[in-house]
Amino acid sequence: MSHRIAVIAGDGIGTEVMPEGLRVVEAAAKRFGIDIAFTTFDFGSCDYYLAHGQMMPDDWFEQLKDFDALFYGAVGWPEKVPDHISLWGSLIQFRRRFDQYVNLRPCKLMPGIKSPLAGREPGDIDFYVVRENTEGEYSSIGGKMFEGTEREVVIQETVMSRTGVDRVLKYAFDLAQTRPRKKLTSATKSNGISITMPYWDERVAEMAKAYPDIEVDKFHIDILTANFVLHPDWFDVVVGSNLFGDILSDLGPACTGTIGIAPSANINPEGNFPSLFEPVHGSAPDIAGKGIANPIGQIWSGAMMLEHLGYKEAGDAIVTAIEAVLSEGDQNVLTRDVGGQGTTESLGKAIAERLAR
Ligand code: GGG
Repeated sequence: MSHRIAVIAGDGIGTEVMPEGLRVVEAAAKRFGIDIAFTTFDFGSCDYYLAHGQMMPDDWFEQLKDFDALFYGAVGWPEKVPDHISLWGSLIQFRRRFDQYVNLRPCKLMPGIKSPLAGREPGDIDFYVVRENTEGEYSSIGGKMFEGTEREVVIQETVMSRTGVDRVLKYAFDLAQTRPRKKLTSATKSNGISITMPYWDERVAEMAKAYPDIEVDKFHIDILTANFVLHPDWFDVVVGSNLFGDILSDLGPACTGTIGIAPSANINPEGNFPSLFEPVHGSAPDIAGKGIANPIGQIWSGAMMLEHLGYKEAGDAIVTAIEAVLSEGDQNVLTRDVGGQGTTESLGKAIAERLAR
């Protein structure tokens, strides 16, 4: 069976880490006899916007909907296109139209990487952030009134639907059930945000009744971020709204030494539409073009993509190869964010070579 993957590198370092992601996924496909065909698209980037006045062609949905997965790099280049236009014109369209309502973001301290948190060793930090991915604070409901005058008013609503909240909670509880610790932490702010967040808490409590074996706790987002830094070993599966999940899934990997290695899967669990796999990091214009971006976030996202397509062994082999190369600690191979002087390409090649052994 052949798998069709749509490849969109996007902006900035997305265009540099993507070739390494493809290199390693191809190496895994060869080793495990997986038939994969990649098709590259130039839309979903700020350069496309500058040429066409929109981030994607009108028929993007038709062009992409029959692929088995989307492999994405990064979006955004604020000097070219305002961030809200580039994000809403690409990534958020994919997540919404393809109903990728789960954004799964592993957070793991890898061997060979020094955590900025004193005394933390691999094994101390190993949890998942499950981010609601289609509604919440990322709603397009709102508007402006009296624009440009002193009476200017700007409003944006948060949207929480029972369907939307319950389905991501169910995914998170199901995930917690597969984990040895069987623990779920919910991110809330129900003391300050007095309608939507108490509703979120109610749905968590209701869902918990169906999972009596799962230990459930909840924290307000402010102290939760502090506890990510102070007690990352407390966490197993952390579930949050779109905004809270986004913040936590940058902070978590930062606690593991670098956001450059963090992967993510935007999942449509029912399989009605393709799921999308992308590094957590953005386009990083400040280091774009220098060849120094860490490609592991893209490569590990490729591992998640293979697992999603049914090739767990191949996905695990990629993660093992990443761990091996990080453990070896070759300064000429590793990128700067993990203490080396190597390049995006040297690190990608080392992982691909390791995989082929
Ligand atoms: N590869 C992830 C990426 O490009 N992120 C850009 C960004 O701003 N993302 C915001 C979000 O994930 O909601």
